[in-house]
Amino acid sequence: MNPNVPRYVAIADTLKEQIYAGIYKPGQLIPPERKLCDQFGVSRMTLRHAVEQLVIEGLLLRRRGSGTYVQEQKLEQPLYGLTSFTEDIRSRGMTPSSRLLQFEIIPAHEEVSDVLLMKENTPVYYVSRIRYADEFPMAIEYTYLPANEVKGLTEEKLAQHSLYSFLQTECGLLLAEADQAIDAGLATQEEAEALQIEEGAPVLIINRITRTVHGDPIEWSKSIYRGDKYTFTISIRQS
Ligand code: 16G
Repeated sequence: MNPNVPRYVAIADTLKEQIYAGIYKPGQLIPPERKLCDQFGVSRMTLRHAVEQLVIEGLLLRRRGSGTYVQEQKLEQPLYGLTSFTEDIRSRGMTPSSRLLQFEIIPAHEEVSDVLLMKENTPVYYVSRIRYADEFPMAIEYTYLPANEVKGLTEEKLAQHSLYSFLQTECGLLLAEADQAIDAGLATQEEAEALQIEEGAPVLIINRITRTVHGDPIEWSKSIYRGDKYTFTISIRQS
């Protein structure tokens, strides 16, 4: 053991290695304080200091009256790059799937027609889906698409395919850019049920307006992500 490293730091490092090695798994309780004190041969104060360090780093989570747990790991979602849910989940080695909640063609109301730059009452698809990664609910999405451009979209096609691959391969629409806004929110009852979280649990809401290479808006979507599952990341540079 390196004598220059404080004891609590060395213990925190050992616990961290054990978490990364899967000895303690996400969502699992770590052994009680007394047991860990005996194992490391340290006082309660030193052990608490080490645990506190890992709580601050987001690796452990203290639940009052119940113990200290290994924090569930979040998915890091870069905010650059116009990618689809399907691509995002596949790139992490997981299997994406969806459950269609609603699929309708409706006349665009004022807000939708403003965003999609169309006349009010022009037909739009309205689709809502629960999105899963390895059958675990990650997000719920509400999407409007101009029906005159997005031809031939059906419930069956959406259930089996990525929306973006349908737009590109079957409609020949080349997606080029999107504007996004991120808001913090609390899960409504519907969202909580779909995402299997408590009503009022924190969620991250992304509004996206997607445009084709010709600059035409082709999608307006609202994605509600589980706050306990996602971290949005972006690299920035000094300008
Ligand atoms: C992403 C998009 C969403 C799009 C969906 C298509 C964000 C914030 N939203 O979730 O706008 O509709 O992908 O996914 O990234 P799909 O091609 O897998 O159906």
